[in-house]
Amino acid sequence: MPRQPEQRHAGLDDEMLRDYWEQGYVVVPGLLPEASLAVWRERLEAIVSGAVPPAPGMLVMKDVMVSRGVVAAAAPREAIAKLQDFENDPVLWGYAEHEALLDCVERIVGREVFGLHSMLINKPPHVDGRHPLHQDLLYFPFRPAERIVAAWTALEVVNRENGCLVVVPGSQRGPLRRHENMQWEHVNAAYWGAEGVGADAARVHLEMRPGDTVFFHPLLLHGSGRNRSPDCRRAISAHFASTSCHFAWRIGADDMRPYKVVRGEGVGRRMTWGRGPQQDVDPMDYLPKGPARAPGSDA
Ligand SMILES: O=C(O)CCC(=O)C(=O)O
Repeated sequence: MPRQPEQRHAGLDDEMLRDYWEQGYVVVPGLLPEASLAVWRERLEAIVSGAVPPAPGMLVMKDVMVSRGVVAAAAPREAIAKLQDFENDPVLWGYAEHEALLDCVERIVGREVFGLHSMLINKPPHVDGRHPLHQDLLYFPFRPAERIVAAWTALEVVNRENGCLVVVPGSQRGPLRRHENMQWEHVNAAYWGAEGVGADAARVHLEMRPGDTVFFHPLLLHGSGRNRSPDCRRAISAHFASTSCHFAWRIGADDMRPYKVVRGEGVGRRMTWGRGPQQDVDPMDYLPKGPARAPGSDA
């Protein structure tokens, strides 16, 4: 019998949860309903066309080839690589607050959860747009890693042709690696690649249907290929962490982004951290050492 819209998806069962801890990721088919996906796709369209202004704090990031004038975007939506940090957009933030999503997140990180990052990734056609294999923990000042998880939901069919997500199963058992600037001609800002990952790493391509959602560990090596289809490849994503996480970077704390509690006590409350003895991670140990390739420096 087809599932009714008001029925709650079964989410993550015990076997799926075991897979998550063994492989570093798990795909939950059909987790989110088409009606919600349509709302988020329309919101993207409204923002990139200028009909709705970006919410405060939202980054509307152009693809590097468009911003350098190498490719002329055929439509406004084809210029945009991603919208980042949509916690102040009440429509898109509905993703990070979605009950079915949070039920799965809660099984992985525990009952008290805050949102630490959000993105709508648009991956336009006709540009390079590759995202090298990397580990998301590089970007996050919170620890422990086991209490952080990414959710990534296909907003349409994603496959090898349009640049689906690629993962290296089991790689979450390794350490956080140093990352480097890719020596590619056109790489989007802060798309760094993990050092020492050979081209022969055992990758799995995650071909997904709209609403399918992959949850993955912040140490899992993952990335995505070029979009060789004629259309944008859209996915919506957020990272979540347990409110028990501490702030670990030697730099920062005090004045923080609006990390909002989404599950557990005090939903809507903003998380804050003071400086303290647990700040023992130097992010410079992992960030690229050399300069990024300068535009026009290609041989
Ligand atoms: O959706 C993609 O193409 C990859 C996104 C990703 O890996 C990231 O932003 O960390």
